[in-house]
Amino acid sequence: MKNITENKDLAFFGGKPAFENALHVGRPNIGDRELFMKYANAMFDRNWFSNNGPIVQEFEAALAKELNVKHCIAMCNGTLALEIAIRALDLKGEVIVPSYTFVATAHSLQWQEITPVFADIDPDTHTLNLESVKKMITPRTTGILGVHLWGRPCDVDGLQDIADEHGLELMFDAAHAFSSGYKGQKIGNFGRCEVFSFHATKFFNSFEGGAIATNDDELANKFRLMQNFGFSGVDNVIYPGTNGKMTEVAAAMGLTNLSSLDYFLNINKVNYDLYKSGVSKIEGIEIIDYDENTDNNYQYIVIEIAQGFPVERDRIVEILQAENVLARKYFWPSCHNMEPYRSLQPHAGLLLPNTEKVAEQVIVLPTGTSMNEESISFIISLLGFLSEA
Ligand code: T4K
Repeated sequence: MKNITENKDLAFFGGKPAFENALHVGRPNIGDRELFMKYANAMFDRNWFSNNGPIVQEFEAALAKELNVKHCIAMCNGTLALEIAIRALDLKGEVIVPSYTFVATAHSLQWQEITPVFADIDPDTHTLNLESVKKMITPRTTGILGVHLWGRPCDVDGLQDIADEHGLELMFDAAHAFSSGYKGQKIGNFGRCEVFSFHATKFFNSFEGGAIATNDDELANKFRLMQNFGFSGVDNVIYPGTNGKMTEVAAAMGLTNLSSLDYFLNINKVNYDLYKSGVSKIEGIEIIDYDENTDNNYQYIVIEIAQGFPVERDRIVEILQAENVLARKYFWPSCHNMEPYRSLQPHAGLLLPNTEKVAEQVIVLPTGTSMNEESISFIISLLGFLSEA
């Protein structure tokens, strides 16, 4: 592995990149291909590709068992699942969300002409700050949409208390939090419902896909109707609906990867520990912590660059990318700095000081099954070199 001792060794200054093939944040994990082919061949033999087929049904049952939740409805992706959940809860007017999240969280509201009202995050947890949430409540507020960012749970109890006190619905964007937990229970069991993403870049993927988990029978029934045009049996539409169905091939990938879940989780933890022990020796860089007393999926390696670090965050990302380490600045810009929110709510940032600060400091580094100890060591040594620049 390339050794960096002076500036000219850096690919950024013309040196040879450390990696011939790019290291990605969100390189898909792939389970047992033979198992996937078994499901796929059975699907071809049946000639049944979609519309609540047997593989989707098996996947939903396996998900519900894994999360210990009553209902888990598989969907074509996380964004559509969010849209369906929001509509099924009859959210209107204004809904409180963090701005520090992937833009799909805000868009899933705006798409239905509901105003996302951005609340600030806690700088330590990167999830909704309770005091900020309280300040954003108006007579038009109908709900709170928390995000378990990086797979770390929101303050679920605190948000539930606020929701109860003000008569608001509470739901979660759990796109990052499959297999994470809160107070001894798996994410999927909180609020009225929780929404997962199984996009290719998530540590647990079904190519594209998502799911809504809930313990509420009536709500589950509504989700099923809405994801299938409102059909209740053949030729009988009883509800407005859309097409949120998961395909059989996606469910086959989901089941395949579910049987490798422990392997993926284990790799994520090993990688996280390697990064953590390396980064802890570098002054001016912190790696986010995960609560060791609860389940975590460790799928994001998130570092924060302190103010005063000798090299700016954006320049660090350019230096890493020149080495073919495709680090990301998730989630910069934050939602309120993207359109249409930037134009619709030009002053939102004034009430979001923690969001503004964190979004300028964060770098997300590659992990997952395509990383190894050597590549992680290189990334750490590069960051160490920059800390002494
Ligand atoms: N809520 C939250 C909090 C979310 O983070 C997301 C999605 C959602 C809701 C919505 O769920 P979905 O509707 O997506 O199910 C990516 C993903 O597209 C997105 O799913 C994810 N969050 C977000 C955090 O990341 P981009 O635009 O940054 O992805 P992209 O295309 O740059 O890919 C990321 C890296 O992964 C690249 O370095 C390339 C690599 N990659 C990507 C794909 C698709 C691969 O190596 N192989 C692949 O197949 O949004």
